[in-house]
Amino acid sequence: LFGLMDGFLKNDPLSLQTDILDHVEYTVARSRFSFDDFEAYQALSHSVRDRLIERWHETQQYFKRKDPKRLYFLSLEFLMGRSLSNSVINLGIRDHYADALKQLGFDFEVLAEQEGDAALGNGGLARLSACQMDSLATLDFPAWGYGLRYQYGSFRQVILDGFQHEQPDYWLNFGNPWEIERVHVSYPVKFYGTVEEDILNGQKYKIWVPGEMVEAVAYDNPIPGYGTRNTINLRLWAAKPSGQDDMESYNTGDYINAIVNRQKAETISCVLYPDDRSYQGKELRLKQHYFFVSASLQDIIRRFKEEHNNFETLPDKVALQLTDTHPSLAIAEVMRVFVDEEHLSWNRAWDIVCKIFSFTTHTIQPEALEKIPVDLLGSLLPRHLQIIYDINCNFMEELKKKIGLDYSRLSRMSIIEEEGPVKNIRMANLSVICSHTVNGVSRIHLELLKTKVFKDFYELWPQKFQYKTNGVTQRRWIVVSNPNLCALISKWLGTEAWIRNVDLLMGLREYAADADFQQEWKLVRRLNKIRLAEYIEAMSGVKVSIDAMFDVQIKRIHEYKRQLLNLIGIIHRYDCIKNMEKSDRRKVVPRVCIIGGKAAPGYEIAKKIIKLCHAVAEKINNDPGVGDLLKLVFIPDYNVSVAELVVPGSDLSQHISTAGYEASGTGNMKFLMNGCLLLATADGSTVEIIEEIGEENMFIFGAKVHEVPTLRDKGSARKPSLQFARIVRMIREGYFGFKDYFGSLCDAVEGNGDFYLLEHDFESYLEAQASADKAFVDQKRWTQMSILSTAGSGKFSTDRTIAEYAESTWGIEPCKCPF
Ligand code: 26W
Repeated sequence: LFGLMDGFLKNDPLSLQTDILDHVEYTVARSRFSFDDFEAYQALSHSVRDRLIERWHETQQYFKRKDPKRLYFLSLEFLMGRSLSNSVINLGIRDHYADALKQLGFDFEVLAEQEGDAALGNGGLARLSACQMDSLATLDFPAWGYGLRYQYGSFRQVILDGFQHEQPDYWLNFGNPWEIERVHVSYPVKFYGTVEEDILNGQKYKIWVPGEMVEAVAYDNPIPGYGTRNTINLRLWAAKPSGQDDMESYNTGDYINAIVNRQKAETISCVLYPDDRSYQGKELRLKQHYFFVSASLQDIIRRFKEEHNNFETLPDKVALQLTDTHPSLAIAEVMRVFVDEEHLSWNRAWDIVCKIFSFTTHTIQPEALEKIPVDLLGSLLPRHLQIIYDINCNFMEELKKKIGLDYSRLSRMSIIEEEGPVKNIRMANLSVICSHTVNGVSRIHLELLKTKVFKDFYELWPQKFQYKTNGVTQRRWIVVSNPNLCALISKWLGTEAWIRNVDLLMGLREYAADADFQQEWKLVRRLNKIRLAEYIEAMSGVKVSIDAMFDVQIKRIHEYKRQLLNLIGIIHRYDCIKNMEKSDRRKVVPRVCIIGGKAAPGYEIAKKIIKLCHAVAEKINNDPGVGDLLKLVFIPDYNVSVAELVVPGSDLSQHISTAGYEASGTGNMKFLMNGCLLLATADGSTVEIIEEIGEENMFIFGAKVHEVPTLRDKGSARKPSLQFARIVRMIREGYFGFKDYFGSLCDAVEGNGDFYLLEHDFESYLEAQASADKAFVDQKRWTQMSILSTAGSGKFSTDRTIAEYAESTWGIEPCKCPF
């Protein structure tokens, strides 16, 4: 059977050309003798999609036949970026396509630039989910991803007059060749209504009588592994009006209104929530979460029931991974389906539930922990509220037996938050109680979970708590985005095997001081800088010198990530240059400071930071006395494909969160892999990066995690920094204009208000910056540090992260589809 299905499509140049031209004619409906770059991209991607579908089918058939335990990876956010290059590289046919296109008169890279980003997520968590899908496929794990197909992804950031404006991202308007619409895979999802009782065989049952119904339709996105035929599925749900909705309104004659109301169902999956900061109990968001959970679980349970007739075996066949608390309604939903629909006893159902869920938390800040107002949940999902109350009641009884009547601890551990103006459901507590494993995303993150956020739970169930340090996929972050570095690494290692076995990068250490290798390394880095400089000029009109140090901070704008510390440092550098004797200016190491990132639309302070960056850039970049010694550019609309350009072209990157606030961070890993040096605090995964490549190869500064609380308590009794105060005064007094507007920004970093300890860390930040300057002057040393960064980055591949999850959290094994 397999021979028959194996690879109908051929990959020789002639077959590829024929395929592309056929798609031009029959899919894109253009003449095969005349089509533009975008049409060529469309045809090309459909041709690649055909090959993906072929492997996707084989893989799914094989999984079905082998029936291994499967992982279902539930995440409300995936930042996939572009798919073309990644797909052809993972399929091993990039060069075939490039040759075929050349003969047709097209350049592969030019066509790849036609693709827009799939930005169905906000930041770190969403890109991590995307990297993990790549590793799951590459390592042959029988996994499925589930998510939402938002019509509008992450907003477009447009800068007008230095201010951020948000515009909708119409990403589906030009079609999406990477998805397959499955009109026949659809499930009804219920909302509102009441809970009633029924009696069946003398047993009482609850029945949820819904008040509203919408349909969830599946869109499948094939995810190819590298160096394997395995191609797994990312199934995204879109909301459509239900066929079973209220017929009453049609009969009353108000046909038009009935249709218009039906159409409102689509709003559920319409737009991604752009705030990754604090959880506000918004009904639409809760609806999205349940819509996602209900559709995914119907799909998963249907698949299980096709092959099995006993739910007791479910934990041997199904692992459900909760990516943060966002999908954690799944816990209550599984209980509801088992008890109300499958008529399992509560205890049997509970037994199974406790064996299938694992939960990873991606934050430390308590305000980011999701809470749902009881009233809201009770109205939207009345039966789920009852179930959560029942779970909590049982848990509280058990807990009392173990810890006695320690009421303050009991109330901290309860799923229901009783204090405060409204009662809330604590989704994090629900997730911890019902999951067999709770994971942190770096070692230090787990430490903080154990001693702070989940201290009470850790004392109760120490064995539940684990950590898996995050990673990034080297396929996307070296092979796709830095092809020259990729070729250089393979040349010197004498193999491409590192693309699947990233530990081999260690072999580069041997050549770190080799003059020839260094020369080639520098050349590759220079070419990447030229590419980035061209982009900067095109975006901002600022011409930058390739010889300057490219110093980059790109990530979401947050107070804890301290872009403001960076800006204050830049102003200080500017101030120093201005106050220098002309003759001393020759000693200044020229810098191009690059900042990029989106601010949540309602996050005032973050938006002010963006404006300040533009105001400072305006002043510095137009100061003829400064010239190439210092430039500041803001890169607008930061997303995955922008990162693919910026990361390979940077010399230094900043990861400068207040210690104890970045759960892991993954940007640092991308830069590290590309041989960019890190200027960082000992926070999140950086702590582990220091262990891998050595502090002497990085620029580490600032308060350590354990020092932060004491420093904060000291408040204004901390040692003041005159340099810091001077810069803040400049901003406050209007040196960069917008005097009144920046006042609140200044308040947020002065005296007792300096919650994130910018002033405290400022002096050591300047020292770290000075060490970076010193190292940059010695290009031999710098290049060696750069090579050692890449060489030591192996641990930070999602291949390692996923292998660890598979082994100690999910209990799944590879299931490799034969060639
Ligand atoms: C409910 C509001 C909300 C939405 C999203 C709160 C929090 C989130 C995310 C969990 C935020 C996020 O992306 N966290 C980042 O996750 C990365 C992957 O684990 C980590 O590397 C980052 O440190 C963490 O900030």
